[in-house]
Amino acid sequence: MLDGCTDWPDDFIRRYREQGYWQGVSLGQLLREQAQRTPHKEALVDGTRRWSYAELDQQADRLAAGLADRGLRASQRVLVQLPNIAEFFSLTFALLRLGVIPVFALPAHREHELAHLAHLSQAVAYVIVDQHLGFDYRPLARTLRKQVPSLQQVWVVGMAEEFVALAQCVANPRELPAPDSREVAVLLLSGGTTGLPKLIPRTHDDFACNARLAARACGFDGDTRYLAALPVAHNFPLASPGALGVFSVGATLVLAPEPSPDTAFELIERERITHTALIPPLVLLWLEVAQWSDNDLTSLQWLQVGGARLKAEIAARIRPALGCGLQQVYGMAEGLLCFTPLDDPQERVFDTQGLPLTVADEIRIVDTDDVPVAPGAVGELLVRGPYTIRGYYNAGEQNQRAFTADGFYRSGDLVRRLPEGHLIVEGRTKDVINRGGEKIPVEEIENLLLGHPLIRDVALVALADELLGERSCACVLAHGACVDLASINAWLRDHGLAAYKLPDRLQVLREFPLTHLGKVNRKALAEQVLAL
Ligand code: OOB
Repeated sequence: MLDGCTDWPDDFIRRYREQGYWQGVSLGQLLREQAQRTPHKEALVDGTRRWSYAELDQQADRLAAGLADRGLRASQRVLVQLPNIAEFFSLTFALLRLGVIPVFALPAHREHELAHLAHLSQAVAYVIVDQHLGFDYRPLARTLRKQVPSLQQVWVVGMAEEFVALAQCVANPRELPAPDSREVAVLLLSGGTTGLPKLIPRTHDDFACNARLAARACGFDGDTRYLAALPVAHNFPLASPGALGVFSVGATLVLAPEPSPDTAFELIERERITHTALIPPLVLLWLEVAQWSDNDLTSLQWLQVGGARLKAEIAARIRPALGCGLQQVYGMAEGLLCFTPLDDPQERVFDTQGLPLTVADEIRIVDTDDVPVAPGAVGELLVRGPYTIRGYYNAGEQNQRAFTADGFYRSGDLVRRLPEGHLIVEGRTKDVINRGGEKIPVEEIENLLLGHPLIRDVALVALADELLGERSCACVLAHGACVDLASINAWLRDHGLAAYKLPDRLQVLREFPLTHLGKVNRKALAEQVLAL
C-alpha cells in the first residue's frame, strides 16, 4: 500500500475478499467492463455534450496515455479542482488507470486550503478549469505554483494561458499496467476535526464496494438518471452512490453546474431525472421554489438528503412539494454510509438517518471512556468495516487520536441506535461547525484569526440557525481598536480562505466564560452570544 497509509490487518483482508465486499476490480476496470457491456448507453451529460460509455472509456484511455507521456507515474498525486464538468470524469478515470492518485479539492477552496493539500500530498500537478461561475482559477494556479515546489505542472480545461491545456494532453490509447485493486485509488478530504483537512486514502476495492453497495441500497439500475447537483468532488455525489454508483450499474449521470433550483429543475425536466442528492439547506430552497415552478418534476423518484441533520418537519414536506420519496443518508468521507431503506415506514424515514450499508460495518456506541453505552443511549459512534479507513494519510500522531487501538474510526458524532438498528445523529464531540452540510474546522479558522493584528484571542462557536442548522460566530477579545465582521472577513479572504468558512457573525467580548479546567466554555459562550 502507498507509503503513509494504514492497511487493514491480514485477517480482515481475507474476510472482506471471501465475503465478496472486495472484488479485486480497480475503478478503471469497472468503467471498462461497463463500456464493454453497454458501449452505446449514455454515460454522462454535461450541457449539450453527451458521452456514451464507449466514449467516456476512450477519453479516459487517451488522457491516460497522454499524461503518461508527460511523465505521470503510478502512486504520484495530482491535485484536482474541477467543477461538475465531463472532464472531471475523463481525467479521474485516466488517473485511476495510471494508478495516479487524485486529491479532490472542492471548487470553493482557495489558496489557504489548496496550499495545504498540495503540500500534504506532495502533488506533482494541479488541474483546474479556466473559469467557473465567474471565478478565474488561473491566478490561483500562479500563486500556488510559487508556494508549492512539488507542483511541476498545471493542466487547464479551457484557455490555458501560460499553462498546458488538458485537451493537449492526449495520445493514442495504449495498453497500460492496471493498478492493484488493493492500492489507494483516491485521496478524499476530511470534514476536519482538528486544524486543516486531513487526507483520506480510499482503495480501489473499498471505494468500489462503497459505490456498488450504495447504488444497490438506493435502487439504482440501468434506467436510473442521476442528477449531480452537489459538487462531484465530494464523496456524497461522487460515490455514495453518486457518479461511481451510476457507472457501476450502467446508468446515466447528468451534471448540473450549480445546485440552484432554477438550474436543477430545468435539468430534471429536460433529462427526465429519477434520482438526485442534496444537503438540507438546499432542500429548503428547492421546496420554496417548487411552489411556483412550472417545471415538470414528475420523473423524480427519490431525493437523497445527507451531510447534516434534516429536520423531520422539512422531511415531511418533500413528497407533497417535489412528488418524490425521501432517502436520508448519513455518511462520512472516512467510510461508513447509512441509508434509510426504500421500503421503510414514513416515521423511520423522517426521524432516523438510516441503517449501515453492510452487516460488516461494525458499530460501537461508547461513552467518554470508550465503554459501550446502554442500548438506545447516546454515545460516540466508532466504526470499522470493509470501506472505512484505518488511518489518514501521513498523519501518524493524529491517527493515534482518531482511531482506537483495534482499528475503529472515532467519528466524533453522537448517535443513538433504535432496536431495529437505525441510527439517529444527535450531535457531535468533534470541533467542527456543520453549516448545512459544509464542514468548518473550528481550529483552522481560530488559528488564522489569531494572526490578525487586532485580535488577542478568539473562539469560533456554532449558533443554531433555521436555514443552515448552524452558523459560525467568531467571538473575539480585541486589542483596543474596534474590529468588524466585514473587515475580518476581507482579511480572511485575502489569506485565501474558502468563502463558506467565513464567520457569519462577529462578537467582541471582554472575556470568555471558562470551564473549571480553565478552557473556553464554548457551550456557555454560544448561549451568552445568543442572549445578546
Ligand atoms: C458527508 O461526508 P463528510 O465527510 O463531509 O462529513 C461527515 C460528517 C459526519 O461525521 C456527520 O458529522 C455529518 O457529516 N453528517 C450528518 C449527516 N450526514 C453527514 N449529520 C447528520 N445527519 C446526516 N444525515 O457529509 C457525507 C458523505 C457521504 C454521504 C453523505 C454525506
